[in-house]
Amino acid sequence: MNYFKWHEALIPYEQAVAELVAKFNGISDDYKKRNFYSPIERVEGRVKDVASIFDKARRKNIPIDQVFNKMEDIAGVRIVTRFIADIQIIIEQLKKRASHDLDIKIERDYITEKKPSGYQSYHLLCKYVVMTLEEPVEIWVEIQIRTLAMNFWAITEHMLKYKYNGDIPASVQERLLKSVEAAHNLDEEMSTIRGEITEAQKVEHVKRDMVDRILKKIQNLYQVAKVEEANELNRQFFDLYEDCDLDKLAKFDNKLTTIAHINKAAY
Ligand code: 0O2
Repeated sequence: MNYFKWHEALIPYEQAVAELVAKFNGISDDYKKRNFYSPIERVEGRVKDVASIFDKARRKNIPIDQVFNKMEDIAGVRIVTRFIADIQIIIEQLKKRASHDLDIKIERDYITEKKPSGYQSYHLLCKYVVMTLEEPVEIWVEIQIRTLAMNFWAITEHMLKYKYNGDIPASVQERLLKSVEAAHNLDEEMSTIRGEITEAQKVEHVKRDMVDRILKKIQNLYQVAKVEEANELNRQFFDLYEDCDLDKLAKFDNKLTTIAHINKAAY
């Protein structure tokens, strides 16, 4: 294969990564729009560059003409979560897609059993079909799921591997192993406050939606020329908003619905 064709061969991989990043961000948006806490904190994707494909092929003794069949992580998507418990929720979500777009072939659980380096992450190696200009093409995609703490560690260790050309000195490695423990402890500690954070986010979403509804109703009153009344309601709204009391805001929202009815305004 010549150099130009390498880049052409990677087009479906780029497309797959772009599609999956958009799909997973879509799942996250879906949670948020329904006022649920989203287990997805961040989605990232990348296609391995040609030099990294060559390096890995050499490292793993994969013949160059077989890399597309045998190297499962040329297309990689990473889902980062806030809490460990979110990882399982995402795995279940992705398994539901099995008969639609993601065919999970291999699971690697480096969380239950971390790698000797200390690396922690959950990997799903999947087959995914991309519609190219000519035809559907089935390719490998690796999905990595891990917490913010695991991700921070992995990125740092990856950078150190580059710095030391894959051969991290023992003293640095020792510190890395200690920091895995610190990351793990952070994840454990954060797990204990997951409930409070998810509840706080839910309240925030409810409040945001309620404020949107209230402002639209007041706006609609202005449109039916109830300027004085709308001005007064606007003042009342700002006082209630300052109070930050959700129950009072909900009552005010109901009151606006009644006023909209009486004035034949949209609500
Ligand atoms: P890159 O540059 O991120 O793409 P193996 O040789 O068997 O360990 P294999 O077969 O690729 O590797 O599978 P594995 O171990 O599941 O690794 C797949 C990817 O997970 C790696 O791809 C890394 O992205 C990540 N990973 C695995 N182990 C480690 C680790 O110890 N530290 C860090 N930071 N990341 C790891 P690449 O191609 O190795 O790297």
